[in-house]
Amino acid sequence: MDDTICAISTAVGSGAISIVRVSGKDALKIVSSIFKGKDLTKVESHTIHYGFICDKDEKIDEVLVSVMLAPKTYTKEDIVEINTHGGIITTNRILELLLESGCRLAEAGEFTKRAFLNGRIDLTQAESVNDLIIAKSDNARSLALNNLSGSISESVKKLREKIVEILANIEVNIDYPEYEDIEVVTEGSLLPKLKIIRDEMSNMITNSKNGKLIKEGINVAIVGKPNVGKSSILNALLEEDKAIVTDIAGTTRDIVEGSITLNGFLINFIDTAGIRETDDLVEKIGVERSKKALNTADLVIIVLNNNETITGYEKEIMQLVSEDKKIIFVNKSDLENKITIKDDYVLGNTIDKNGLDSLKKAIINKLNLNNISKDITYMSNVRQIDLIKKALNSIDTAIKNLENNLLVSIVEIDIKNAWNYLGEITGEVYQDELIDTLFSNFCLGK
Ligand SMILES: Nc1nc2c(ncn2[C@@H]2O[C@H](COP(=O)(O)OP(=O)(O)OP(=O)(O)O)[C@@H](O)[C@H]2O)c(=O)[nH]1
Ligand SMILES: [Mg+2]
Repeated sequence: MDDTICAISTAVGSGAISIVRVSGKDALKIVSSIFKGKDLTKVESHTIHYGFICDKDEKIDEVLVSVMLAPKTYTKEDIVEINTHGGIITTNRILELLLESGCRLAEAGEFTKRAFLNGRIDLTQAESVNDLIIAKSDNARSLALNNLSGSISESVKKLREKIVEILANIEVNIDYPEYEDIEVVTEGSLLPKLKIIRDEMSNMITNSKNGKLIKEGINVAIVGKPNVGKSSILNALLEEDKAIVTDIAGTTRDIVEGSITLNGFLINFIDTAGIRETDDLVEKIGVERSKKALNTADLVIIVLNNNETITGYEKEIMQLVSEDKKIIFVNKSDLENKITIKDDYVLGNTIDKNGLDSLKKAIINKLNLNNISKDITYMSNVRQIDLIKKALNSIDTAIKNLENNLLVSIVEIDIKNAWNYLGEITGEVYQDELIDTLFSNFCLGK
């Protein structure tokens, strides 16, 4: 934390501008030593300066330098950002110069790690910085930005405050049982309070399912027997010839994937090998993968052929998937109708693309995508969700113990555990090891 660190903060490659960022107590002194323009140690905070970066007498680049003095900066330390002409050679040369002049190369995510360790942001906010960078859809971006402003921290902090109040009450009762004017903690007074906390946590976990859909996108597997037109449907949805289509049954041997956005959600389609009994080893593996995709997908499109009667095997596939995860698409509507089917289905074909819009609508409706409110705070981070589940477990245990008339001092242990788990979400309670792994997933320069 004492070192002054530097890194290239923009993507490495050709571009109009690259930014090399320096943060730490010697940032101004070090950049000044390679900058010809003015003495940066004497300028005001949040100002931009024109000049040249020089290696002794050699000019390396004409630059603009932004100076931001602590504490109102990304890391809460002095920060200097050098705007160079974009390009690998120039940018690397400036980075090397900084390293020779006393900076240390920043580790991945180290600027954000400092922002956390210096108390400018908490862990959920730091995690959403990364989510913002890797967002694959507009909704994922919006969710990350919301979390960056602290919406999760706020919910978690409120829960912690409620728990602390309960803990304080219990402590007072245990420590000063003789006082008559303090509220006596009993099962009757504790239970309702704990149940409110439990319900709030449980809601957060339920909502996090939507958070996951928003952040990671929705996996939709396209399954069915060979030759019904699964790959043709994938290609039509992606508007791209991604998967091979032939009239030979068993064309697709491996998973083929592609994504589109629907209502701001990333939808990842997974075309699979036609499911049938086969002796062909490669196809067999493909069929196994299809079955796996069928089980792990958020939604399954089961494709049937309008021109054929339904087989027992197809009925089996349909029974494998629960109603809330299944859409039946009857393809080849351009051919003579020979299928009879009792379940709800969408009819269409990939020749004149009839029914594909209805299929997209069915996806939106099945997953209730139109009803996912933008105003709710969704946890989408696996680490955070895992911790809130642990906290919920502890509160559940506390409630059970209380109902079984166990001593309040025993109940207190689980309540304290819940309080600690919640603290780990925001980083009020943390271990160095966790922090190191967490930030190592960030990009360099962030
Ligand atoms: N008439 C008609 N033919 C179609 C339609 N969709 C696909 N086909 C044809 O059906 C055949 C099989 O299409 P694919 O998309 O390869 O079928 P698949 O389900 O991926 O087959 P496998 O990969 O073998 O499991 C091809 O000859 C397609 O041109 C359709 O809507 N109408
Ligand atoms: Mg195929």
